Amino acid sequence: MVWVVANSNVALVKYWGKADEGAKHPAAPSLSVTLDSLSTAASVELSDDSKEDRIEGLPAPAGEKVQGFLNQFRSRFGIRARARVRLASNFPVAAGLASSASTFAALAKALVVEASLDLGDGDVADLARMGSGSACRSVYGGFVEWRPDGAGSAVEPVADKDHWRLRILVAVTSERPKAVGSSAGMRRTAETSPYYSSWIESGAVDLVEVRAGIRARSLSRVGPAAERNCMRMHAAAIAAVPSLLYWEPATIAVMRRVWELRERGIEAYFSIDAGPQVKVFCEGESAKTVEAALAATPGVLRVLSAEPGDAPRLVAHPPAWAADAQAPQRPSRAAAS
Ligand code: 2P0
Repeated sequence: MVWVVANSNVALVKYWGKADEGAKHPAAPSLSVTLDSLSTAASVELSDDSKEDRIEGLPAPAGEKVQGFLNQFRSRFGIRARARVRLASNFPVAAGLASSASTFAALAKALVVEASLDLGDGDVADLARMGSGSACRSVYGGFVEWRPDGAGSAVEPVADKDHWRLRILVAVTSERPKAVGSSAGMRRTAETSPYYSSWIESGAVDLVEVRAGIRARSLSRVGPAAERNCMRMHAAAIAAVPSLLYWEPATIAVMRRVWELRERGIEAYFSIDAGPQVKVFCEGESAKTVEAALAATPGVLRVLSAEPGDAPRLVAHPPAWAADAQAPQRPSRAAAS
């Protein structure tokens, strides 16, 4: 049995549309930062004796996605063994915080190690993508690009986590699961939004600016391009039929708060994914002021703080926050040792 801890990621340039629905290849490039403190722990135990998979630690819809992923994993690698999977995250799942990214990055890595497959990171990313597109970016640490490549797609690290100490503050405004998941949301946007093609075209332009800004460690280059990319993704989604509006009143209050901070000369920029939380990018000493301003915004439940983080890692023991996921396992661990 192995335990893997993988980190979530936030896209500075967003993935919102597929070129290939089945294989989950993107229609446009995206670029994310892997976060050091929003993590999922996954354990996998493969057994030839079990007749079915056991998935613990996820609500039913997410559990079905994991079940489908296990089936794909078996057929891809010709493996018959059934899996016992335990999952735990240290942040709200299914609420626009990319829990599927950390979940499938952790699970892909844990399955590959548990099955003793000799695969490189590119193959692990390829596997993670089958669970959730954005998960392929969480297979690497630091700043990571995922782009269409021929008939498929390629994932490539742009800079490691020590390159730039960007701060990512997450203003949590709701811990309820979102009403429309990302896969369905992006499909609806592609099929019904009149702005979808403009959105896809603008992604390539934003990517060039954000990638150059990351290399130069320039918040004043990365921030404006990331914020406009977010607004364009949401503009395309809002124009879908029926409209996809992921924002709550508190989401808009935080957006306005970030704009006020900039008017006062404090550099901060926001991004929002398929949920009501707001991710705010800042750096250095101003992070304290930004964090206090976000925490004081009406409707903000709490503020999480992150910096660029690592690739998935094998751990001997689950972290303390995953202890509940470990509990049912204790007797068999004792028996095995
Ligand atoms: C992103 N999101 O780039 C964008 C921005 C949400 C908004 O990647 O269908 O859960 O499983 O590939 O990876 C969320 O999409 O979707 C996502 P599927 P996924 O981070």
